[in-house]
Amino acid sequence: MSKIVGNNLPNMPWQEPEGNEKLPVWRYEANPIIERFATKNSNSIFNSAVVPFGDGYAGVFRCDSKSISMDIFPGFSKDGINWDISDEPVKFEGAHPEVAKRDYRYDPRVCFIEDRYYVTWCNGYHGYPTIGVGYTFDFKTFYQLENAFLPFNRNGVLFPRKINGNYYMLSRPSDNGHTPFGDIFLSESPDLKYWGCHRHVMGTVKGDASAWQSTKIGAGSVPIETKDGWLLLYHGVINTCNGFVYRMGCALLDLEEPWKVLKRTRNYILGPHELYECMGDVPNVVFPCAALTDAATGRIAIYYGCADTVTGLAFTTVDRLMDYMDDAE
Ligand code: BMA
Repeated sequence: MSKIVGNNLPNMPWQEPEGNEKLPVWRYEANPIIERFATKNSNSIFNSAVVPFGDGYAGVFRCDSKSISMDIFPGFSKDGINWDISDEPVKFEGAHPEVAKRDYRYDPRVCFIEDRYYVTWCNGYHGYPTIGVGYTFDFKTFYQLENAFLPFNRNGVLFPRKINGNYYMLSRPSDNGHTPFGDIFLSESPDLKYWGCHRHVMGTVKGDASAWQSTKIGAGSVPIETKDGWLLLYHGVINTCNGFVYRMGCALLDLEEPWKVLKRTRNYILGPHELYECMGDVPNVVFPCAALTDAATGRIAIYYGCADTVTGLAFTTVDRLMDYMDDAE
């Protein structure tokens, strides 16, 4: 067994790395797995989240329409690679009418806790971004809860189990525009409605020690439980004369007190190098939002948005990421 604490997923998407170079993360050979026009009215499908479901997979996808309205859409797959994404967005039931009004929705994450799949997303509220929260049992009927925080906030990512009796969520307080700052914070809640005990987890890295993450960072996939800590994939941003560049890194958080960072990558683990990552509606973006794991082998399959246009798949193992955090010069 690997260091991953969790279920086995022997049939999850997987491909061995090519060549001898010990890359921390390698891409699926047939990337991108979801192209921009995969639904009836989509302009782009990216920054999306998937989980094991039944004998296959389900997910919630960010599809921007051809009018460039941002919304989230359910989808299903037998193999985690070929996806059937609904032409109709998620319609939530149950929320207070004030919260239920749709403004915009983007960058979903999906997290299975106990008996249901929770969805968090960037939820427009009176024109301002905050963290929307909902859940589903079947990816057909969705229920919405209260927004977790006041605006402005993005990149809300739940932990897959309660810690000391409480739910935990990472988030990234921000502003209304193309935020030029941002650290990752942690909040806890007894009921997914009232959030408190806010803690700073990690910040940007100033100077040139790790400049790819010098402008802002944000949590990516649901943290992966390992024997040594919570393994978090995150995005880091640098501002250049050609705008923001988004890359991927990882960190290890303490199991009991997850605001304590045990390790963190100095070198990025994936950057926008392939054409579909460098060219698109927003060039030079890789943006992780989900990971599948297999505890038996330690395999990790990462789903990430590419250039705000299409969805890519990449692979690694828990040991490679642990080694890479130790070794990076
Ligand atoms: C962020 C979010 C992401 C997007 C990224 C790059 O602020 O809007 O959805 O992928 O910018 O444009």
